[in-house]
Amino acid sequence: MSGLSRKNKMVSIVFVVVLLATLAVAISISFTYNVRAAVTKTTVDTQVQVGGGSLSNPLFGYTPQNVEIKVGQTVVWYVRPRVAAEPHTVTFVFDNKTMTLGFVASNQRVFNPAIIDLDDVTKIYPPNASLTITGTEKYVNSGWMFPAGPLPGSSSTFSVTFQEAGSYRYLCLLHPWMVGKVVVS
Ligand SMILES: [Cu+2]
Repeated sequence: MSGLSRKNKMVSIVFVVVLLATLAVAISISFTYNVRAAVTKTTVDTQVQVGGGSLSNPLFGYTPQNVEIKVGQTVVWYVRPRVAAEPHTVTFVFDNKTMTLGFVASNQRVFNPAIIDLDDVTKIYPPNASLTITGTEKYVNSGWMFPAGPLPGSSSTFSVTFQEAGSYRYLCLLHPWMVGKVVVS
């Protein structure tokens, strides 16, 4: 191997290294940009913590219990990580007939996010759903909420966008004395 070709090899290796470094920086910039874009795209107008407390002393409540928003805004209910003493739900019952008395925990309508519409059609959604209340629903349920991880298939967040002014009361199906309210104006 001559000295010249070795030099050429060195030059091309340096070139490839510089190219890779430039690519890495470009990718990381575009990744940061995309992540930022994704964060700003998600509308979170109000957050409500579901349950909480500690493993030995769980909190049965929504914090804050009452929230006020404007039409078109979104409330996100969330469960704090690493507190898994009790599952909870965020459940709006607009028509008493849709509330199954003596509900069974294995009922998919209870475990998964679900909406029952005016025509009694039940739509089941995957965990951590973002739903919209337009004012024509009979029943809107978060399904079981748990911190992410411990119970596969359960939700750790539940988002609802409110498209109609009004006062919306909700409760936890598992602890019916857990109640909250969203006032939309
Ligand atoms: Cu509860």
